[in-house]
Amino acid sequence: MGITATYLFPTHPDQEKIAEQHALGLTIGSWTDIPHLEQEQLKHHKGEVLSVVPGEKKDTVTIFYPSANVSADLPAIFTTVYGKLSFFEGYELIDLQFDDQLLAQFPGPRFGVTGIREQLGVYDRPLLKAIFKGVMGRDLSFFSAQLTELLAGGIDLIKDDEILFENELTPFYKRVTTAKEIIDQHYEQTGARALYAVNLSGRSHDLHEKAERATELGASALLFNVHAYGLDTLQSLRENDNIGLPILAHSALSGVLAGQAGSGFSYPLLVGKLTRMVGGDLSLFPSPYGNVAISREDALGINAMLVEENGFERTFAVPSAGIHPGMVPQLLADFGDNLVINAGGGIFGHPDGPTPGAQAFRAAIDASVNKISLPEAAKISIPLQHALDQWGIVQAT
Ligand code: 1AE
Repeated sequence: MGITATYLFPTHPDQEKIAEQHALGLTIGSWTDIPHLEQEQLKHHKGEVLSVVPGEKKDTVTIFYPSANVSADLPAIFTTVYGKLSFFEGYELIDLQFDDQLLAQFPGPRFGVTGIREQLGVYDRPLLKAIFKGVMGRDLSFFSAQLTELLAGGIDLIKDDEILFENELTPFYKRVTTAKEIIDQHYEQTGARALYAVNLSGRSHDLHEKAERATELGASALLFNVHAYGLDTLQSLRENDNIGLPILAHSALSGVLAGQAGSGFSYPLLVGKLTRMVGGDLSLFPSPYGNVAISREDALGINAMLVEENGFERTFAVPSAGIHPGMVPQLLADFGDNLVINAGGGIFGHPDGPTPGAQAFRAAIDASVNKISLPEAAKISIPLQHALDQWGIVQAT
């Protein structure tokens, strides 16, 4: 019973020996002989090299760590499998496999794809999410006007910009109550539901109280900069039944943990598998196509981890950054129905304003679902035509 970690190590002719040294050093051993170590201790606690597969630039190494070495939490697991190893250049942690007992200690998403679709009553198309842009330095009347315009354009979800924190003009709780009022009114008028993910921010020790109060005030979702706080903090929020809201995990800062060629975590592990395991209902990460991009292989790898069969609810993929309507068919081809289309500039930068900006996305989504080309769909959607005139159509090369 335990954890199997898969790494890429810099190639070495003596890799088996090196891997063995790390397996010992990361568990019960040290850099030198420890005379008092007993055979029995070694048997129960030593890391075991399972395989070494030589590669051209990197060798793939798998090491098994006994579950007796760790408590059932990611801080203990990370420190064991990658703690000291993280100081060595060129060592990547690309996957972790957990035994069933250990896996059962993690919550997974409270809602996930199924629960969020149920909350919204939308089952047959990718969801559309907007990002508030330009709210910093503006007050609640601006915030309200933006939200009203976006809802009129047909968005399903909206999130704060991840860089909007506690401030006097749009205080956290006021954003929650203001958004609730507008979203409720929209529902009464149109029958369409929407979720607003307010940015849960501030000091770690205040997060639970803040999120619980937001729940009491009628918040519908939380945005959380998970890598600024750590995955374990997200897990604790997910496990708090007094909160019970969908959590949108934003991947800001994960670039230093996963985006460094040749070291760190792999994106699929960090932003995919682990984010889902600790309870992210939606995982937001850069798409391969916009102004902040990760490789297509990484983006598809994240999605694979968000949907693979593992007993947890599926987590929505939210490929983001620089998204515009001309990317919708490609995003749909890449991510299937596990997709939330997420745009800030692609809605607010629309030449006719945010309502047509959102309408252009909805037209692109409907066309893509029905296998109609965007130029064809634009013949009956002026907002889509104007978006295509502005940004064109993007296809993976
Ligand atoms: C990868 C981060 C994307 C994000 O959070 C964000 O705010 C994007 O904004 P736009 O859509 O690029 O304007």
